[in-house]
Amino acid sequence: PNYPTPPSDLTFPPAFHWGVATSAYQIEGGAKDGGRGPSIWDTYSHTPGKVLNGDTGDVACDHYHRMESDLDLIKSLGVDSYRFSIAWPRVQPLGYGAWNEEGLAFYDRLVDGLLARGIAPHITLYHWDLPQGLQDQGGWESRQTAVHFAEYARVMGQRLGARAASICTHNEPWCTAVLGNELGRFAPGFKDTKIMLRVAHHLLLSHGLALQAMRAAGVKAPLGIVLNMSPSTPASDSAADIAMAKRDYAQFVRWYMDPIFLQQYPSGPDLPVCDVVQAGDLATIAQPMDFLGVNYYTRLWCSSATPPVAPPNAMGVSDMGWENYPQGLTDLLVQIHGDYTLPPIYITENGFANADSVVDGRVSDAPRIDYMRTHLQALKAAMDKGVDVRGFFYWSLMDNYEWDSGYAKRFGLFHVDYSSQVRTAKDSAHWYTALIGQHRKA
Ligand code: GBH
Repeated sequence: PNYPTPPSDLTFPPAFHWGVATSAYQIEGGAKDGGRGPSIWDTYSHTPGKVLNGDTGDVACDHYHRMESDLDLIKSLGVDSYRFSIAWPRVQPLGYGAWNEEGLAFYDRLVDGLLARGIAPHITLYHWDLPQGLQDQGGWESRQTAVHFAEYARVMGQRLGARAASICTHNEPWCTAVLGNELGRFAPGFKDTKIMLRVAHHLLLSHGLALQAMRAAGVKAPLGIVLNMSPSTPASDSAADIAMAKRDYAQFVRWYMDPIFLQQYPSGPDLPVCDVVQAGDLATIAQPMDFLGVNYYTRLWCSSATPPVAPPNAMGVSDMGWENYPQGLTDLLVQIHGDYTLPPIYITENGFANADSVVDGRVSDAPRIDYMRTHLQALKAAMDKGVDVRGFFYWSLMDNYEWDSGYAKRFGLFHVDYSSQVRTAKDSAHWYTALIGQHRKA
């Protein structure tokens, strides 16, 4: 068949890393297998009315039972790197106390299977699946959870650190804090700004404590964090829209970047104040990092009008309703490069949801290919302006459990038929493989 091919001038440095990303709850399934304890996402997804169509991660892509063949799938793409997360309740069922050797062994096999195929393992310690046992003791609203997380990080760092290409503490703490505790869209489902601020602080604190614990234990893998980021655009040049854009950027990006890189929270008359910050916490949070992971999907569009003014939408929206705005990736990277002294950056997620289906064995997903091409061009533009980016991970390897959207949204390079668990390479998978191949030959 004739697959779309990448433009020949879409080239990156020879040492640039190419990868795909997933997370545990979104792909593993095996929710009750191998001694895994329940997480807040098991509880949340099993609560009626929380997730579209009542979908749960009980089975997901059944990756827990299909890991070896999924590793072959990753290998077939030609990528050199794979980003995955560890399900904390699989390795420590309650989040404190006893460790589960069967769970630890699963990740040993995953890491070894990647290395055997020449693929570098990039580990995320926390991609939102907090052990329910810790939620029962207050979850991230409790400072003690940060202490437990540091111990979990130390154990995982000692177990896998020598074989890992990188370890990141958290994936997108903004999502956990805001979507999970202020907007009530994600587990644990609270709608309370005060709780959100405490959660955000304890996530950041746990990041700092985890880096300290892993360094003290001699973990050699590069250590960092992954943040979701977007530049913000005021819908007009009215003072109200400009103020809104500034505030949204402060809450979305600076709330996490400033503590880590400037050792302080953003402050101002229109910004909230967290009530659980203790002396010394910011110094703990601002540990030196070896890399920063940036997840980029779309920009923040800020209109204070009623009803809000919509973005011009020149390039359309994804199946998530998110505006396609590749320029935002350049703008964001250039902005943070100017605002902070940063370690090397990885684009740890960038991807596109499309209503894909298999027709005669083929998945034609031209909108995804457009998204990938334009965002990689935007990434190259930022690198040309001096931003140090070392790699790109497409989100996601395969269609998976898209949180409160259940299985309805498809981000994968491989299509997943959830009744048969058959994976089918989409056109975008062939396109990505060709793009990577272009670099291997060069
Ligand atoms: C990531 O979150 C997650 O890490 C990953 O697990 C998930 O599957 C993937 O992206 C796709 O969703 O929400 O309308 O205000 C990305 C979360 C997406 C949050 C863009 C902020 C801004 C538009 N971010 N979103 S909106």
